[in-house]
Amino acid sequence: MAPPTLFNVTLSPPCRLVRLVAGIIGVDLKVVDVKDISKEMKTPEMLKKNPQHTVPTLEDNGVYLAESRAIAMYLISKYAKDDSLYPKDVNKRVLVDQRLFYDQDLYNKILNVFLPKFFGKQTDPSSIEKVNEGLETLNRMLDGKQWLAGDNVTLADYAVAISLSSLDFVPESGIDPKKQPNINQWLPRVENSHPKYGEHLKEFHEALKKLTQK
Ligand SMILES: N[C@@H](CCC(=O)N[C@@H](CS)C(=O)NCC(=O)O)C(=O)O
Repeated sequence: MAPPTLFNVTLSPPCRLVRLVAGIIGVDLKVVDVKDISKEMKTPEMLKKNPQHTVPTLEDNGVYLAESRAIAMYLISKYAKDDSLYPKDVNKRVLVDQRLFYDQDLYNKILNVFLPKFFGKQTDPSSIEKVNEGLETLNRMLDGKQWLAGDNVTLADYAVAISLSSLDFVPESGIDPKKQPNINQWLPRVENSHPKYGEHLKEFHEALKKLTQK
């Protein structure tokens, strides 16, 4: 069987989540780098695969998927050796799901802070405030807990940590998740939970440096 193909943009946070999870569970992806999303993801052939014309898009022997969190759930459910990252037990899984929906909301708030920069615009101060409120919520979710959902690291921890790392696009925003005490303890725990995370973070920071030096 052909390996799953990922249509990818290196610095895209949703693509980074998929690549990280694939690395952790040992799935060898065929990565196709998309240079111009607005053209390459909008060909009639690609729109059939992903009507949302977004990256990441996964193609796996007839299965076509958009949405990074759904792709990660699929890869874990189909290929991981165990279900620790995305539990089969519905009572455990529902908490991971809840955190993932929360992450989508938090990421959209973060997007409103860093996206204006790419269009040469100013970030609205209220967008910064919304992210800080989101971080306070996250801090409460972590109260007395080692991990975001259950007793071990899960997809929820990786998704939220990747979302937070996208704040590195905008250090000038002054948003610092580590000002929240529970996040400050949890984030290094997630980053050290698997060697692939460290490798991934290093690659991200190198690519980010190249982008900012351009
Ligand atoms: N919620 C989606 C967001 C995907 C997304 O918006 N990707 C951006 C790149 S980071 C994209 O493809 N934008 C192009 C477009 O929307 O046409 C996910 O998690 O996969």
